[in-house]
Amino acid sequence: MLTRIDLRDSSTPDVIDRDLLPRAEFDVETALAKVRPICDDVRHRGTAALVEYARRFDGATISRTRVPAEELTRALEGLDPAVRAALDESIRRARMVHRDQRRSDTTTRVVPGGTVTERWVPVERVGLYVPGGRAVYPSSVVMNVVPAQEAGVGSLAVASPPQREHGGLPHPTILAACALLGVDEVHAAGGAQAIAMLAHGTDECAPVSLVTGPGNVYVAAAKRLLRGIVGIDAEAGPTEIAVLADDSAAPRLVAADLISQAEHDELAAAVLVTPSVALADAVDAELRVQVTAAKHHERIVRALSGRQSATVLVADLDHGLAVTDAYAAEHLEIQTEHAAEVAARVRNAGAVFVGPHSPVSLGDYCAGSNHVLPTGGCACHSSGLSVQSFLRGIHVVAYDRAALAEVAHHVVTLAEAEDLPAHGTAVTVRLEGNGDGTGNG
Ligand code: HSO
Ligand code: ZN
Repeated sequence: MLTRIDLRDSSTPDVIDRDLLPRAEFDVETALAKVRPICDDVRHRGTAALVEYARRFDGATISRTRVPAEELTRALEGLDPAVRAALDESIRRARMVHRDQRRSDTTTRVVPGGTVTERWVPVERVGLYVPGGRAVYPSSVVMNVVPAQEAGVGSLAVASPPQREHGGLPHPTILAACALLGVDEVHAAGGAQAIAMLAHGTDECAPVSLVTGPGNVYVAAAKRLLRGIVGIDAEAGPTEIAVLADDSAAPRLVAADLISQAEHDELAAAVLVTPSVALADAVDAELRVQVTAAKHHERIVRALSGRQSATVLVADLDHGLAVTDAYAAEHLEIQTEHAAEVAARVRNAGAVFVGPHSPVSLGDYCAGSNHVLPTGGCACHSSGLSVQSFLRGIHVVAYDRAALAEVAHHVVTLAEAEDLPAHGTAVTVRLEGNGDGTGNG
């Protein structure tokens, strides 16, 4: 079922050629040309443009984007009690973890009379994009809203596509999740036009400073286009799972986990990295059995047989770690002997899942960890969503005259070395005379 890539005889096991590893194509560049006029139109015509795109792209009739408060209440009342209980638990655990991520200000006394404080200040207003369409994920509302709230963000707007079958409102489960989380500003807006609404603002939606949340290739393209006007989290691509496993792994579990993420999307990537041919064979056999029984088997078969998925055979676990580091998966499971020790050596991954009882789908919903994670190899430079994503660290510099005087000659020297003498003067002028800048004294 999975293509095999055999790297066992690699002459340079520490240097992994990334081109040998499987990866989905996610062509944001091509989508840019399509989303540019849409974003411009929203900037100029505001809500009128969003109403038109709702009809054109979502087949939905709306007269405004802002969802009335009573619709949020109604959606929560209509929510299946079991789903509500599960979301409550998901929120409770995510809050525990994200609350612990809060940062306190640090003050460094550089010299007597000279301090630098790093003050952590939340972004004032944030826009969270929640996809509609096939992927209706209330869990993603939790994963975006909880860290923003725990960071202390004061104003939150959620945007999610209008649904024709729900009278032009976003999906009721999305509305219910917003209501559960205490989010009262929700807009029926999807795709690139929603990102433009959040970035530029309209008469109904004040502009935000930061946009987070996953989306399709058009959403990613709009984020790329508008970054600069707004901050963005990341351009989330198709989901990925890599499993590093040895002979101690249970093929049934490995197969179940690969399938669990393949279920998202035909572009989803499922990658098994193992030194054991016996395990690779057993996982293949399990996949064949389990995929047939899976509800979304067509989508799963496409994902598993696509060029983004594979089994990579490696010489040993050290080699396996070099491969998983080079791949930098969104999700990495360690199903080996001494899994915790192996996991501690991972350098690049969005999130790591350790041992046989920590599947990715636990993290998707109820581990307490965040499921908005870097994809497409971005885990080698970026982290998943966290409280930190919604904070800015502001340096507050406070020196008194003596502390300034002590270091003045170094500032002057560096200013002159850079041919910026006025920089030096701004220091020396304070030290002349009585120090009040008047030159008297
Ligand atoms: N695995 C997805 C998140 C998700 N799974 C939402 C289920 N619902 C990307 O991390
Ligand atoms: Zn998932």
